[in-house]
Order: sequence, then C-alpha cells, then structure tokens
Amino acid sequence: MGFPKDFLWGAATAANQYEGGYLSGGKGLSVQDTVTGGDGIHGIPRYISVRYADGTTGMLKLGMGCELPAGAVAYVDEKQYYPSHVATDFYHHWKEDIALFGEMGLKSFRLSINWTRIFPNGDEEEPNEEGLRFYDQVFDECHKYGIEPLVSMNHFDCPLHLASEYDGWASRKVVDFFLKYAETILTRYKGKVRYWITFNEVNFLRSYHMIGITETESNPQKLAQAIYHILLASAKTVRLAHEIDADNRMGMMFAYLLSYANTCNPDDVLAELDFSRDIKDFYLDVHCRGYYPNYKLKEFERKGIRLVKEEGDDQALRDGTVDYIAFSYYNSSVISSAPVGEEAGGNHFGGVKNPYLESSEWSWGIDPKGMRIALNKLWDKYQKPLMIVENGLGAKDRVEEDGSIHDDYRIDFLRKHIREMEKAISLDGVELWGYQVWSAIDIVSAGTGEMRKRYGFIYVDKDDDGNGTLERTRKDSFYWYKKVIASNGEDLD
Ligand code: BGP
Repeated sequence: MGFPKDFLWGAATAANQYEGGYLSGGKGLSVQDTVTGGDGIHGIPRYISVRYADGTTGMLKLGMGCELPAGAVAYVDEKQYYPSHVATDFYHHWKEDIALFGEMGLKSFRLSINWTRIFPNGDEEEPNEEGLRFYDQVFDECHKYGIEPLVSMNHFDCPLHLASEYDGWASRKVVDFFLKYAETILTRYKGKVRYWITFNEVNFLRSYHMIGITETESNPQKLAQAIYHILLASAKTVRLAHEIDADNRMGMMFAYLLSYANTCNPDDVLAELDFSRDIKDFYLDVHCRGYYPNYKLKEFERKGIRLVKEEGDDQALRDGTVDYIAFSYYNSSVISSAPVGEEAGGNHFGGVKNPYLESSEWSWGIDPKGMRIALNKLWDKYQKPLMIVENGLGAKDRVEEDGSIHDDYRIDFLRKHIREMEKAISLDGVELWGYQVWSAIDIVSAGTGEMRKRYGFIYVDKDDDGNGTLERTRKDSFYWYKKVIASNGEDLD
C-alpha cells in the first residue's frame, strides 16, 4: 500500500510566468514578453501589442477566435505592463527559492528553460553562454538539496524573432532551430538533468502567443502544419536525447481534460468522443504510438488538409515515442451535443457546468476522483509510466497581520487529490512516477496574467500591477506539504 519509495514529490513552475529578467544576461524577446496582464475575476482579458503589415499598431485581445493576420508581428510597447518581464523574479532569487524548496523537502522541481535565454533570436549559430551558465547554477543548486530537476524544454514559449521572421512553427526551419536548442541543452546538462518534457501542454499549442504563427483560425492548413512540425520536433528530440544519454527519461506533456458525456444520449457520447480525440487523444496517440491516428487522417481528408512531409519523417515519429506520459490535471468538463445550461470555467476549456462538483473562485470544477479516472484511462490505454506534472488550486490568499497565510482551502484541494492518486496506485495498480504540484511558489497566471490567482506554497509580495517587494513568505501549505513528503504521503492531516 502507499506510494513507492522513490516517488517524486515535487512542485512546478514555468519560465515565462516565474523567471523574469526578460532582457538580462543576453536573453532575447519571447512572444510571451508581448502579452499584457489581465484580471480573470473581473473579466479583463490579456492583450498582445501588435504591429500590422501596413505599419499601424493596436492591442489584440487574446482568447477564442483571436488571430494575428498574415504579416502582423507582436512588439513591446513601453507604455504597457507585461507581467513576464519581472514575473516573480526567479532570475534574481534562485538561490533563496531553491533553499526554500530544499527546506520543504521537494524531491523534484519542475521548471522550464527559456529558449530565448539560450538562443536569444532562436536562429543563431552559437548559444548564449551566460544563459547556459544561469541554468547550470540552478541545477547544481537543486542537486545540493537532493532535488531532481524536471525540465520542460518549451513552456508556452517562442522566440519573437522566429515569429516575426519565419511565421513561427508554420515554418519547417523552426523544427531545426528547436533541435539545435534541444541538442545544446541536452549536451550541456547531461548528468545534471535526467527527466525531460519536450513541450508543455502540447494539446493547447494553437495560438500566436504560444507558437508564433499568424492566421491560426482562418488557415486550418497552416495550423495543422505547424502542429505537425511541433510533434515532429518533439519526436526527433526524444530520439536525440536517448542518443546523447541513455539515462534520459523523455516525456511529452499534455493537459488532461477529463470529459464526461452530459447524458447517456448517444449524441452526447459521440460529442464527448469527438472532443476527447480533438483536444487530447490525438496528441497522446502520436507521442505514444508514433503515427497519426485514422480519425485525424479522415478529418484532414474532409477538410482538405494535406501535410507537407519530408522523407524520413514517418520513421522519425515512430522512433521518437516517449518514455513516460506527463500531464496536468486541474478540472474535468462535461460535453453536450446541444447547448445546455450554465458554462463552466476550466483550464482552457470549461464545457457544461457539472452539478456534482464544487468550483474554485475562478469557476474551475474541482474533481479529485476525476484524477483517479484519468490515471486509469491513461494507464489502461498506453501502458506507459505516468507523471502528474501540474495539479493545484488557484486562489486569492490573505496575509494576516502577523504575516502568516492560512491557505487551508489549498491544503484541502491537494489532500483530496493525493488520496485519489494513492488509490490509483495501490488499488488499481497504475504506475505513477511522481506528483508535481502547481506551483512551487506564487507566479503569474498563464491564463489571466494576474498575480492574485495564486497557486504556490510560498507567497510572493507582488500585485496585479507589478507592485510589491517580491519578498517570499511560507504559507501554511508549505509546512503541510513538507510533512506529506517526509511521510511519503502517509501523513495528510
Ligand atoms: C496550465 C499551464 C500552466 C499554468 C496552469 C494554471 O495550463 O501549463 O502554465 O499556469 O495551467 O493556469 P492559470 O495560470 O491560467 O490559472
């Protein structure tokens, strides 16, 4: 019973939400550096500052249906506030933060490498040594505390130069630029990093601010080609990583949107099947089986999409299947064939509101049992080891007069999910390598750009407008998780 002895209890972050230092140490601009802050609770969206082909500029609202027209590029407008520029400043606090992670007893720490810290424009011949040195220090410091780094090569991040000059991932050249970046970091950090993720939430990589391509909505052929390039780059990276070090454990990462059919009406069941295939199964099938599934090929046929491939590509996909499946799990969704009732919120997709579940302040349905279901579905289908690399609660925290933060709601959320995870291991026999809570420390929200939507075990003094001392304070959940880890998941009180 219980968790395996070497279970990776950890916590996660992402460079564009945490690192800051956006132009320090030779770093170049990333598309994320052109995205403003927002306010999810008050419905204030995030914007990208855009320069159009005719030279005019404007602010483009991010969200469903938003796209940059061909020829448009994003830029940094000095009058705007961009949360990624400082974020919660890991760049200048890494020593202090890793010491706190060590104190909490983390066995693993998930972070992403900023592509533009290593290749500022993305297409240089030589990497930026100062950027490489930064992560050397970070990984060495992690090992000092016995923390295993778990590294995402790409977390919603594309060099701005690649977006402006090549139309991002729409260009085949970007596959080679990414491989060069991957080879550089795999070689440099050999022996320091063993657990890798190629792309974060690969099933959400569809918009300009993540993959740097224009016409994401109006040109399905171009989007399908860009996604193909990403999947190909990922597969080639897996193969390369195994060649560089047979000890490397290569994972793909996707957002597990567990979905239920709204009723037993076969139309709802079919709608759920379509949704699942489109939003998650397709990506898993390619990464785990090494080829495009028939339902996707048929969809391409119907839509008149023809992928442009090069010789050897099919083999590369087959050779690059992953060693383990990493996924984020926040909420489940309900799918209906016809519009009904109230919409739910969620990690990129809400669906119909589930009457059996409670919701977070941001209306994400809380579904711990869904996590057990997700683990079982994945294990049954692919028989590959699993790793939960994001799970957590975004909530507003209150700092008491004495400086303490009583985040019992977060503890309650995590406790319920850990119990279900334990059942999946001990009752269902799922092979689970680890659990990375989102997030190790407070960072900027990816969806809304807010600071007030906090996930961390450690509070960072900073508000939605960028004001604050950046001082770090342990929350109650910090001490609680420390106990959980020390007891290998037995003491959840
Ligand atoms: C996932 C992303 C993370 C993270 C998390 C929480 O989709 O991989 O980057 O931020 O969701 O989402 P949010 O920050 O929008 O609350």
